[in-house]
Amino acid sequence: MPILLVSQGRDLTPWVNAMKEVQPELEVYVYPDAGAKNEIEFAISWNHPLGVFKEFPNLKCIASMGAGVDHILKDPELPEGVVVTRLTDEHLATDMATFTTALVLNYMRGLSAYKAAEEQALWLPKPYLRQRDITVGIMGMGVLGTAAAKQLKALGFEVQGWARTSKDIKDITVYAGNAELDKFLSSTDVLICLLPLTPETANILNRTVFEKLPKGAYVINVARGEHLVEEDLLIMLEKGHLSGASLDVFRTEPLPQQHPFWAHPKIDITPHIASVTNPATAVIQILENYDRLKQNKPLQNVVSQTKGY
Ligand code: NDP
Ligand code: OXD
Repeated sequence: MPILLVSQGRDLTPWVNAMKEVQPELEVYVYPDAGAKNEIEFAISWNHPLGVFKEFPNLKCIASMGAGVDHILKDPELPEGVVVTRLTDEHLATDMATFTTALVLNYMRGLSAYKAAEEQALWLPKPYLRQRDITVGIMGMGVLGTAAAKQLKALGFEVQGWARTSKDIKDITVYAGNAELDKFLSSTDVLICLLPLTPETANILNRTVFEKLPKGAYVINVARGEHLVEEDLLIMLEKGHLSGASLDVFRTEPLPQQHPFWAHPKIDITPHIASVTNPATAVIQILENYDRLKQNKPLQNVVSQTKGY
């Protein structure tokens, strides 16, 4: 059974090599090369050309090359009945925890301001915050949010989370659903977004939500650009209600040169590198599912197309 790799803008050579490393006999196609289209039952995808999957009448599974599946589920022509899976790689969780911790520490010690001062040879010592001054609130307490929460907690921060459903995590309060959102926001100094992008979570980082954070709160978005209402962030920074933001994801990636975020003194930008899929480890779980499909066994890491994650 051949495997089809589909992606716009991603070099797929490391994926082909990693798969051949694990199963040298695999027949792998990189779209638009696809061999006999009716033989394709399993595809691996990142940011595919919309509508492409309807070319494959026997497609059964689309595996995301990442943790997120919004890039797959947004396709209005996704063939009915196709199962979509995602990655829950331990490396992704560790990398996300490390990255978000780095951003919180950067905020706490004001390191970005020193970088800016250095560029003008200015010696500008400033008072700084400590762990006990900061409650970190994480929106999205799934695989990545929980890993980040535990690491920040271990470093001495007060940490709380928000999810759709309640959770029992030692020393971390997790608020659940819209009914508990305001309570979560009102006690969050650093807000980290680690939600999947779904119709319910799109534009969730908006003025109404920001206004419910304490004055001076800091926002970190490492989930998807579509979570953030960009104009609202700029307004709340301008008003001084938010003290700053670190953004790793954007509505348009790469972030266009002329975008106002680039030159904003209170916004730190990184190029969607919070937690990058490593093909060598990712293919192991993807090929496990490929083998399961061949043996008619239930697949792992299947997403709910109703919930959207
Ligand atoms: P999970 O599916 O494991 O977790 C999602 C979490 O969000 C769950 O806790 C879920 O609640 C919660 N959630 C979903 N919808 C809502 C809602 N409407 N209201 C409240 N909570 C909600 O996802 P991951 O942790 O694996 O990944 C999260 C996202 O991170 C990915 O979808 C992707 O967009 C992004 N990402 C970014 C990367 C980067 O480099 N910047 C790298 C990898 C991922 P519940 O637990 O109750 O179901
Ligand atoms: C992912 C990502 O979803 O890299 O894995 O954003």
